[in-house]
Amino acid sequence: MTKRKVIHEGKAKIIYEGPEPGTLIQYFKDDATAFNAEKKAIIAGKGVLNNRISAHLMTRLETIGIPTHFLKSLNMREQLVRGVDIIPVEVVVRNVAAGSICKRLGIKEGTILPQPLVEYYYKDDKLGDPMISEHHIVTFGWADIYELEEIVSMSYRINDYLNGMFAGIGLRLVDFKLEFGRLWGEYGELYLLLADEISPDNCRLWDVETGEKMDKDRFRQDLGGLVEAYQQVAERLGLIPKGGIMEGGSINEQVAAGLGEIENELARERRLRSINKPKPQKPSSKG
Ligand code: AIR
Ligand code: ASP
Repeated sequence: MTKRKVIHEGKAKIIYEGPEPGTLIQYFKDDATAFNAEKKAIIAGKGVLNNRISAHLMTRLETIGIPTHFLKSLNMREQLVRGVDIIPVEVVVRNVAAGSICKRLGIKEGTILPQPLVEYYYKDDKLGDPMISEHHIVTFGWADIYELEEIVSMSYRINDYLNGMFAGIGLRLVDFKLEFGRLWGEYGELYLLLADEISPDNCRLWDVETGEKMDKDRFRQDLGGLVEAYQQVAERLGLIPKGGIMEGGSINEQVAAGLGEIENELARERRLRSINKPKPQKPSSKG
């Protein structure tokens, strides 16, 4: 067995070197953290469910022309992705007030926002991911104005699509967090890809009928039943069989191993869309 090189270990995932240049393997752990890892637990089955949910959602988003880093699922806990340079900005889109916006601005949880609200946070655990504005992003060079424009337009499209998709399975998409990365083509052209994951770890999903929370707030707020809720989301999306993939507190390996593959065929075929950015200048040889 060859030992794979760890590129990065985060709170919920490990990134390994991939089998081909330009690829990475994203491994989904069962670790749950909240409040900048002040609160921690291991929740059996969470990684398997997030791996599957994220693979599915990214593949769906490709069909509306959102380029993503996802290539294909490899096994229960791992997926093959394109290696990108992560832009250190977390983009949060909110449709309904919940979480930090309620605390920060004193807005009542559940208030429907008159329009989707885009917020930015600087991705830095040591600083606790502070909220920033577009001006901070441009001033400190985390992204330029063209990239920002593309990020915002992709975020709205993702929000529209996911809102409809979740509404169709009786879930309300309250808010979610996205991360984007850069990739350079062979001529030095720049592409922006949706990266990281989209799962109940970084979305808020409420049952339309009962208002029940079906996301990581179950852990943050000690509501219990996190894996049951994630399974419910996966089941409604048609990604796992009825009754789920757990058996007596652990994964039913047989059922989990029998889940169909998810492959992002569009990502392989489609040429990535270039955004409006001049080619990087080669350093001039003239003195
Ligand atoms: N999020 C933000 N940082 C990490 C994550 N997972 C997600 C939350 C929530 C949304 O972004 O899961 O769906 C807004 O989070 P908050 O804490 O700002 O209300
Ligand atoms: N995952 C982050 C943390 O560990 C934020 C959160 O989801 O609450 O703090």
